Amino acid sequence: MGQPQAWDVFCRVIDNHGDLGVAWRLCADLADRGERVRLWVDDASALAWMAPQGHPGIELVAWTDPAPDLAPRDVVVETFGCDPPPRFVQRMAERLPEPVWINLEYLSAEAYAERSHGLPSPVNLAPGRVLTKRFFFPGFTQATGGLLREPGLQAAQESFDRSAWLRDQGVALDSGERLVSLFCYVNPALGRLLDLLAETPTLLLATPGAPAAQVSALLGPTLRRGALRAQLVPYAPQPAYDRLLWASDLNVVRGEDSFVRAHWAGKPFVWHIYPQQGGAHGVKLEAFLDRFVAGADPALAASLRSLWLGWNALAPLPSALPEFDPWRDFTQAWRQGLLAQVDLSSHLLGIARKTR
Ligand code: TRH
Repeated sequence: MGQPQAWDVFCRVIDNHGDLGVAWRLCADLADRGERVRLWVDDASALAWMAPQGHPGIELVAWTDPAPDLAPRDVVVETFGCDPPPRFVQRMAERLPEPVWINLEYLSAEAYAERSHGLPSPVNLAPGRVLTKRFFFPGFTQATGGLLREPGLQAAQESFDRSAWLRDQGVALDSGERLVSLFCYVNPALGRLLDLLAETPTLLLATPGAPAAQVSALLGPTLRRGALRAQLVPYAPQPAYDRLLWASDLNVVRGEDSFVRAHWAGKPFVWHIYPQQGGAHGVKLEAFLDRFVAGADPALAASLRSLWLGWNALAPLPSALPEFDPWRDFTQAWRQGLLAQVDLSSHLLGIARKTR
């Protein structure tokens, strides 16, 4: 452990909740480890539900235009190439020692993440004045920057009381019912997925926005189909959303942060990848699937691949879900493999300390 450092983390909310979700998760993890963190964000409104209590170790800065003229600290992290304000970058160049500057990139299992993780990129400010920005790629292998995983995660999971927690949330599960959480974008395959879920007693918890709107439209006011019933749940703070994933038997997640949290929940999960122009998301999804199912039994691998591709409109949705028990065992084994790797904040702290 080195001396705590002071961090400036920059976040620009482009759409959805992942930009802020990842930035807040990172800041909270660093602050829990004793680092001093300042989070610059241009739209903090989602923190009202994502982190209503705030965090004593995180100072929020409203990233307005013009931006507040604050002195840079030891480490500057820009999330997803969001470009800190020019005046701030100027002040970074004037600071001695100059801050460590890191660009935290999007998560991908594609090969470029390993190739590019840690690479420096010179930023020319004026003749003879160059700052170095370092690319930081999260990922699923030791050669990347890893995944966000707070040190207390496993202890919290071990002491988690599922029944008590569900009761506190107003979720009454009938005996033998399977619990499924749903967080997705608009998805034309949802009706078909509900059909598959309706074959077995299931309680579906639909999160707000696109999931709740589609479930309501598809199931009507009864929120029922076959053996399936649905309940609309409100946005929860991040720690409560995590517990929803721990409590569920199957998690449908999306984007980046909820996707990572589904890995840690260790329950079967299906990913609705963020759709990109030109089909780039298909390549990204295949890259993850190649890594993910590599260690699975061939029948399970084929069934997972076809469900995930079908859910993402890259193939027809299959006529059956993967068998549940092997799916759960496989997901837990995958989680164990990831737990053995160094987490993202530890990597980041290592780079920040080594570079200074
Ligand atoms: O909202 P998203 O779709 O975000 C996306 C992705 O990050 C995508 O890669 C990016 O390009 C785009 O944003 C701009 O999904 P994601 O990443 O899971 O973020 C949702 C956040 O909201 C996550 O931190 C979990 C949190 N959350 C809660 O805290 N409570 C809740 O009840 C729910 C449903 C989510």
